[in-house]
Amino acid sequence: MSRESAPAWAGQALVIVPTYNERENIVRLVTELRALPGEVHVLVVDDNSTDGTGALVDEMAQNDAGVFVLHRPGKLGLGTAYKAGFGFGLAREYAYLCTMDADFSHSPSSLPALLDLAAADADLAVGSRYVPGGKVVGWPRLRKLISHSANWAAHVFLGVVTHDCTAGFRCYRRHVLETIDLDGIFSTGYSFLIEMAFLCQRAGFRIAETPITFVNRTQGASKISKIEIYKAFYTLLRLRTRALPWERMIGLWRRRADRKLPAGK
Ligand SMILES: Nc1nc2c(ncn2[C@@H]2O[C@H](COP(=O)(O)OP(=O)(O)O)[C@@H](O)[C@H]2O)c(=O)[nH]1
Ligand SMILES: [Mg+2]
Repeated sequence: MSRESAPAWAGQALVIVPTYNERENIVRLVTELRALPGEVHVLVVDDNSTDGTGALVDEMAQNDAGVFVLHRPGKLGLGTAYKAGFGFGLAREYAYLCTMDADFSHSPSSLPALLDLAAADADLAVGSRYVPGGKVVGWPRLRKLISHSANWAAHVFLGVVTHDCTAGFRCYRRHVLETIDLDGIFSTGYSFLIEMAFLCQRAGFRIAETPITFVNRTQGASKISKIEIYKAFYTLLRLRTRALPWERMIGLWRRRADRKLPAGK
């Protein structure tokens, strides 16, 4: 698409950027996003970063009506940060709700292509490392192995067809987030991404991937922990067991118990 004319998504896109201690990255990232064509708005969801990230964005928001900050009281997890961001975007008129990391692993210059894809052809567009043309630069071998294993397991155990279902560079059309039961999502951290990919596929939404080059951060530190990696595999297990009969029996039993409660309880 020519960048001369206004893109189809112009004035309708919000990018949600969860942050925890991203002081070295956040000002440049927000500045670059705001300089993109199509008047993309930016929402930073900051979990009371101890390095002052939240205050830096407050200052930017005071001078730019297209920049917003949600302050949360402490580190509550990547998944719940996305959810808070979706709530913010859905309460306003945005038609496209994107997510990306603050550390430049996702390049702002790739965002228009992601939005183009969502506007043209997809309910959920994913910036993917694992389709032809996609790349990972600067990750240690172990990190690559963990990421590939999570995607392989999601494919084998859950039948997820998205090649990069742990990617945080995404664009959801508004109706996707209005349809999916966001309150029913149990993952609070990184595995939220796997759960959302699974739920979007199960709901029958069109998911498309566009290749990106993911570059490991050069500033600040990664927040992923061993616990998050274990949780991702627990998420796979938990989503898998949804298909088992005893999960349905528990659901039935819960519904019956709810019916027995007197009104108002
Ligand atoms: N608000 C919020 N942001 C988080 C949290 N954990 C990670 N992030 C942000 O999520 C993005 C991805 O995290 P990162 O540490 O780069 O993960 P990695 O690239 O997988 O190593 C970054 O923008 C982080 O600042 C959290 O608990 N709360
Ligand atoms: Mg990162």
